[in-house]
Amino acid sequence: MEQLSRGSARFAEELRRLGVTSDVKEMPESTRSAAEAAAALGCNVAQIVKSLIFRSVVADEAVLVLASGADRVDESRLAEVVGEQVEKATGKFVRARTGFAIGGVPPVGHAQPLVTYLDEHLLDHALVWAAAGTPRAVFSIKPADLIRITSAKVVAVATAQAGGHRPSAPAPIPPRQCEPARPSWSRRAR
Ligand code: 5CA
Repeated sequence: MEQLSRGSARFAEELRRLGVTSDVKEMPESTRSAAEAAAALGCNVAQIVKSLIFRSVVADEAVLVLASGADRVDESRLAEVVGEQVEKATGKFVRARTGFAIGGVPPVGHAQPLVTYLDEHLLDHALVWAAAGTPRAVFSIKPADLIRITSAKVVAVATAQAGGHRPSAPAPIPPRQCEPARPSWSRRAR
């Protein structure tokens, strides 16, 4: 495995502890946003996991929403599942509650356990890519494993973003490394 930065190496260790075999990939380009991560990996933005932190305004609790990079989270739908009003967290709040800076917030391994929801659109993909603790690092995971390691509740809180690509639409760039490897007989059969 190539040399990882300190932040990514710490996160890779956390993944191992959780029984996830995926390697953390440190990219030469920024993966700070879902669009940048998709471009760096050469995959559809819908396969990128956004790890978004919201703040419940009464309980002042951090709420983590894992959603597809092609979608936007509807705050009123999220408020319904949380049971109170929520707002997008500030960078300072994100850092304090997760231990990570915006653009590198991973789905697990936070400074404190977070109430976690996963939007159902992420289940449309065999494999998805999420941040690995820094704005240049990502890792791949099956949605079912992502649910297992985060103990996320699966909900419907996201809607397609303008310009987003649903899986039925052709990918803007042919997927290179974004799908699980298929056996050669299956590739020949196509
Ligand atoms: N590494 C990528 C892809 S895995 C990533 O972390 N994407 S993300 O969507 O989870 O994180 C970026 C998100 O942070 C943006 O979608 C945006 O909602 C949020 N964000 C960006 N700047 C700010 C800011 N100043 N304050 C609060 N939230 C912000």
